[in-house]
Amino acid sequence: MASEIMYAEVKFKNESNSPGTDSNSAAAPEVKPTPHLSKPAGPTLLFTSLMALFLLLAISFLVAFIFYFQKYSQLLEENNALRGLNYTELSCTKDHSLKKDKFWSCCPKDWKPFSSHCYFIPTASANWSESEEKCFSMGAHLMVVHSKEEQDFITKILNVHDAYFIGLSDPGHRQWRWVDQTPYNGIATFWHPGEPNNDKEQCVIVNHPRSSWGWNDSPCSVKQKSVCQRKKIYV
Ligand code: 2F8
Ligand code: CA
Repeated sequence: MASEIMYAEVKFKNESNSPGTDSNSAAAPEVKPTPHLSKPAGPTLLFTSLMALFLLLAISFLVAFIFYFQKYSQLLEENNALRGLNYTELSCTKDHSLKKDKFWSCCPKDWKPFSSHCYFIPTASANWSESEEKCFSMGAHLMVVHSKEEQDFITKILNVHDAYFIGLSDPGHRQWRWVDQTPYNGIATFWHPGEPNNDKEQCVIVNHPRSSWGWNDSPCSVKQKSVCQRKKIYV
């Protein structure tokens, strides 16, 4: 049995009503654009907020790290300045060039001041390592020569008949190293002509063999005099 089909009148209302078109004519139904299903804002917002929070935290940590690192470095510097500061007496001069709350630059009694450093010549002779240890025990190190003026200053108070270890040595392959990690500058050096001349002589002395003071590579094990140097103390 054929099923009975009922038709009802169906009208499609053209909402655009564009001119020239009969709104009553049976036009094809306009397909309404399917609205894009936008992702729910919740997770994105949460992610962005978390990222912002993370960034803020990272910046805070960085700032705190820099702040405490500076404080730590300052403390370390002060500790180094105070290391071996069991001197009974300081000799100070008023220094107008100083900033902040420091007014005096000092050297321990019996040390010689020059520029920003103090110098001391121990009485006893010793090999290079012992000489460095002796300086270290006084909060100093073997002398690092920074300039001709500095070298001239110190040699004026040395004995021309002695040789003095300075803080320059070669751990091997002629790689000259200063004890305080100052870069070895091939230009500001004061080798005697013909020196350094022996890769088995790995420590440096300053001496006056003929007419002038200069450097010579010399065995580290030989006992020599030495020059200790430390930074001035500012109070
Ligand atoms: O003539 C320079 C030469 O003099 C001595 O050797 C003979 C030095 N030796 C020591 O200091 C032990 C050499 O280092 C120096 O090069
Ligand atoms: Ca030599």
